[in-house]
Amino acid sequence: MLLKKTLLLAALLSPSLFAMAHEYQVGDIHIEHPWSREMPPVAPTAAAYFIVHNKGSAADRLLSVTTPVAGKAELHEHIHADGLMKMQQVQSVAIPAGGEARFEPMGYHVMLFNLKQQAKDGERFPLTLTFEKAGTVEVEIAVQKDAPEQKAAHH
Ligand SMILES: [Cu+2]
Repeated sequence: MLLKKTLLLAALLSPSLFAMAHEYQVGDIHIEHPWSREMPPVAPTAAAYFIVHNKGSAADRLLSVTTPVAGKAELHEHIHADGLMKMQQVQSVAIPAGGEARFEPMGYHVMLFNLKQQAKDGERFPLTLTFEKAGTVEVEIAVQKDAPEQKAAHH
């Protein structure tokens, strides 16, 4: 238990070696620049974002997310209902064959509840993603003050 805590602390405190975009690969799934916006220390929740590309010829699904820094992690989406924006949990997120799913502010996101401690700008924390076909991969969420610049995002 002590060892686990120490490792976690080291992960939270280690200076970011890669300030630029970082990415991960598992099977045909490619995960681009996982990040989270820095929140006030007293905030009870945070959200994580990334872009998932599926380079395979079969559709996949993101089924679940876990992280040691939060009591609970859920997949969420934002929806417009009766003129209001609200968010709700989804059971999975489809990653179309040859396509992508974008997790971004006001869209799909990973919601983190019961945070033991809010991470600060420049820190990182681990997040484990489980895909139906590609399996499980651990990524590092880069905490930053501002959203990363979107390259050629079409709306
Ligand atoms: Cu949410």
